[in-house]
Amino acid sequence: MFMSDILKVDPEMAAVLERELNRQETRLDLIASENYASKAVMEAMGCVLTNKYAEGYPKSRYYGGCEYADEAEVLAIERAKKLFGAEHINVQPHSGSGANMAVYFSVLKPGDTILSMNLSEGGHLSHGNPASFSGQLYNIIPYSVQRETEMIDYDELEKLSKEHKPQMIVCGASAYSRTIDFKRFKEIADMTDAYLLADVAHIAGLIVADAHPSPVPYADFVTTTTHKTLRGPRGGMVMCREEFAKAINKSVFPGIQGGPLMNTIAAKAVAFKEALTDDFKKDQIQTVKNAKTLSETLIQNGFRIVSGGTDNHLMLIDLTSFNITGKDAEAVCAKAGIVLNMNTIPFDKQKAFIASGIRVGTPAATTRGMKEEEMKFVGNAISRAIKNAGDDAALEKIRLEVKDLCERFPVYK
Ligand code: DSN
Repeated sequence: MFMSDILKVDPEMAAVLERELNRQETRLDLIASENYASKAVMEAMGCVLTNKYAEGYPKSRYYGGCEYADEAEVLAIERAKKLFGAEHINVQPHSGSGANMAVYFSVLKPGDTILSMNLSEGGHLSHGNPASFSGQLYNIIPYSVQRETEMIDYDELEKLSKEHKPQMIVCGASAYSRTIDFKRFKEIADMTDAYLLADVAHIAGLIVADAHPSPVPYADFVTTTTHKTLRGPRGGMVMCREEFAKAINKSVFPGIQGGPLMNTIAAKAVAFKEALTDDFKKDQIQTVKNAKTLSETLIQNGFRIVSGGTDNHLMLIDLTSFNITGKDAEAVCAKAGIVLNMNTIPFDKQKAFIASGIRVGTPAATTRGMKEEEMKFVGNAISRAIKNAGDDAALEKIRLEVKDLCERFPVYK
């Protein structure tokens, strides 16, 4: 794949990339935040715009020769607006964390209070974890899920908000399998005049297909990555109402970034064009159906799914009763050709690097074309792998079956 020149110039790297391609083709990717970008998106990533400096914004750059860079960025912005219906969009953030940083820097000052979901209960590092800039610069009041339901407790959130009067509330998560009530979040934010930031990195593709409600009518700011359910290049994006447009643009550049990655922005535009198609929307709806089938199959096999199931593309599997940690389960599944990640479950007694659970998601498998039938096989395969954790022969047998499944659903035909 586009490797003839790499082969000539750097055979060593070409061999690494060939092995990675083979890994992606022959193993089953259930990492909820991963997906496969199309060849068109990857071609754009490797295009001539990688040579171009374009600090600034379309028609207002600090470099000459930006006329086509401008066209590429305008295409990305206009398509993103069609996808999400936002008034203003900045497509320059290099990442989701950078997009969140740009939002914080646009309206908050250091020391301000942010009410956000705990990382260990499903939030994200850049939502105020002490190890991240966000936790170091701001006064973070974490919210969690309710112990019994393992879902967001909006009444509790309202109480916390009234008590701490945050300047900003952050919603959106990286390990939460239930529908997020953005309208309710906005009502709570309005009670204390807080800004609302919705980070939809995980569910952006679902939102495009109406497979999850959109926060755009409610939130002051919406951020996303472009490489998860959206299936684009690795990168970030900020959406907001027109009133915040100037502040957001200033915050991204020159606030936190220099030159935008124009090749990535071209690839974002290509991915957005793909996301405007009916096929993309059908796939997003299938992603949710696949997750439901996978979760039901796991439950039939005796596994406890956090909160009892899923409304979106992912689920957390609680392994406590199987006497195996998330870390070990991740390694066992890897031996069986299934790629997933350990994850803490709500109120986990284990540290994040051990964890009591694993997180699985269906975006990548769905992009390969897998449907409910295959998800039943996958759920049974995960179950067999975990129940045969110490039996290398059994794991090898599963690996061959998984490889066979993957070969029937190639990624790059
Ligand atoms: N690291 C991503 C995830 O796996 O969910 C979130 O940015």
